[in-house]
Amino acid sequence: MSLVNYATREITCKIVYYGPGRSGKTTNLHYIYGQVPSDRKGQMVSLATQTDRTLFFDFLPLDLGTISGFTTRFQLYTVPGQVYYQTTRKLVLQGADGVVFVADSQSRQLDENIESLQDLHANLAEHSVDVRTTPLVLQYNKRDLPPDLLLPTATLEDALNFRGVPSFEADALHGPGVFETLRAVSELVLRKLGASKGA
Ligand SMILES: Nc1nc2c(ncn2[C@@H]2O[C@H](COP(=O)(O)OP(=O)(O)OP(=O)(O)O)[C@@H](O)[C@H]2O)c(=O)[nH]1
Ligand SMILES: [Mg+2]
Repeated sequence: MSLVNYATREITCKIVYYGPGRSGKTTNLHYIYGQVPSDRKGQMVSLATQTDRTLFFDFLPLDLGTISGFTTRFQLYTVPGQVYYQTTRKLVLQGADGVVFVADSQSRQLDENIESLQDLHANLAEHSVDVRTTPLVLQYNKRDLPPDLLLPTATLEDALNFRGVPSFEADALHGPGVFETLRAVSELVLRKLGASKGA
């Protein structure tokens, strides 16, 4: 749920990176953190297991500057993708203004991607959020891996993108596609916010 403070002219929006375990959600945030100048970001907080799997969430606050006279802040979160952290995922998703679904492009991960997308829809529905109007962007990650390990993007589109939302190929480890994804979801969130405020 975005917070709009008219007194201080500040907007705060929550973006959640969702997807199966090891798809690269935390890696997206690390890359963003590494690229954004320090006056535009806060401390990144990661609550991880000893093997670097997200245990609760990652959190990265970003300052996008002034938009229509409002200081605009984005708070990026990742959920833990491992199947048994279902309760935590639901909690972290609560109040999301926009969602980035990070899919793992490897052929052997297709079922995990489908299952996680279904889990996202079920959790949004449980929060009584209209799934069709929630700003959503898909990211097909790990495109840097050898082609014989990967599904063609068209196959991933057929399997996952039934809503026809914006989608991006990415290599979160090295950067391509990371900011394109973030920009797309930010635009959808701000557009929806503008529409709901009649702006
Ligand atoms: N080759 C390649 N490896 C990647 C890419 N993105 C992430 N990885 C690797 O995949 C592994 C898992 O990445 P994480 O970002 O921790 O995955 P996650 O989605 O946060 O996983 P959970 O926290 O368990 O849900 C790590 O070893 C990353 O270095 C990518 O684009 N290309
Ligand atoms: Mg993680």
